Amino acid sequence: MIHKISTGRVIIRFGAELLVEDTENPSTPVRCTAKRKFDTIVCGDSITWHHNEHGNASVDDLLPRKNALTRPGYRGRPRTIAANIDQLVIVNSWLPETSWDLVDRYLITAEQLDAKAIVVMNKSDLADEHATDEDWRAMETYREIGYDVFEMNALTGEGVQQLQDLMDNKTSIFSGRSGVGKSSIANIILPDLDIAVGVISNAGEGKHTTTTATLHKLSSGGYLIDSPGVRDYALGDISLEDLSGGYIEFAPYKDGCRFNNCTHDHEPKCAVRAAVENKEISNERYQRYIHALKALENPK
Ligand SMILES: Nc1nc2c(ncn2[C@@H]2O[C@H](COP(=O)(O)OP(=O)(O)OP(=O)(O)O)[C@@H](O)[C@H]2O)c(=O)[nH]1
Ligand SMILES: [Mg+2]
Ligand SMILES: [Zn+2]
Repeated sequence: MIHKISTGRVIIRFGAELLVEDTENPSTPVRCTAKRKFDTIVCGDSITWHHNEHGNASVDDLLPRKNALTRPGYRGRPRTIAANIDQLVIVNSWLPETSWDLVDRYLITAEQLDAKAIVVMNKSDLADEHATDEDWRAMETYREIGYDVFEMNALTGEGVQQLQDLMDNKTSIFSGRSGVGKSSIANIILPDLDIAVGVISNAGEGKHTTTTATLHKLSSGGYLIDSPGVRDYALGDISLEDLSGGYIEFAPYKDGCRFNNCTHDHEPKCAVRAAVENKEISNERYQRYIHALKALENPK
């Protein structure tokens, strides 16, 4: 018997079971089983699949990926979260408070993935109580570098239209700490769904409500991937080039450094450091870069 081979995109994975959006009939997801050799398939992957004699469906192949987002998992081994990402929406909030180191690490990852990055500050209602001058400066700096940066509020819908306009026809993954409001924002964009939303503790920590990355189709075209919140997001094994490549405002100066392998730290005649001294590059961003560089050079 010859099977009809279909294509599809992975919505969510539970063990050996995948929920797949069928390309020809996207409104009816198909449950597919995957053999052990397809353990690497994740949310967002494109696959081929077929119906077998028993009416069940199984995966035939994983199609080539544009990229994949990984996180250091158990024992530091990288765990793939989602694939074929066009855009990282880095969701932050005033409470839980924002780690700008974490935002920088996501921006470095976006460059590595060749994905666009958007920096969102959710819970604008909490700004008066919790925002610091350093926070506002950090946001202004990202804007000056060229990123889209804006405030949102999942309770009032502020900023949602702006985000939606940037998401048309792209696959965007919501990333950030637990409790910042990723699923709350997803629920406004996808009102027909009812994605579980958590609470935050008195200390402002999220409770890791979302546990598995899930792909959602947008009516305007494009996809939204809601993903579990991170406690921290480590970079894993990256090269010095990838690290400094993630600080996109260094790029126009690099050619002016005396050494072409300049780390922009201690080397003489470093054009990046000169730009920091002239206030053309933000010193706070530069200090975060140096901090990350030291961590890369002297792993624990
Ligand atoms: N004050 C305020 N609270 C918000 C806002 N957006 C979300 N929240 C609340 O923040 C809490 C956490 O929201 P979630 O959407 O579950 O956060 P998450 O980022 O999906 O968290 P994880 O799934 O654990 O990663 C909930 O109690 C939301 O009601 C906002 O704009 N303002
Ligand atoms: Mg969530
Ligand atoms: Zn340099």
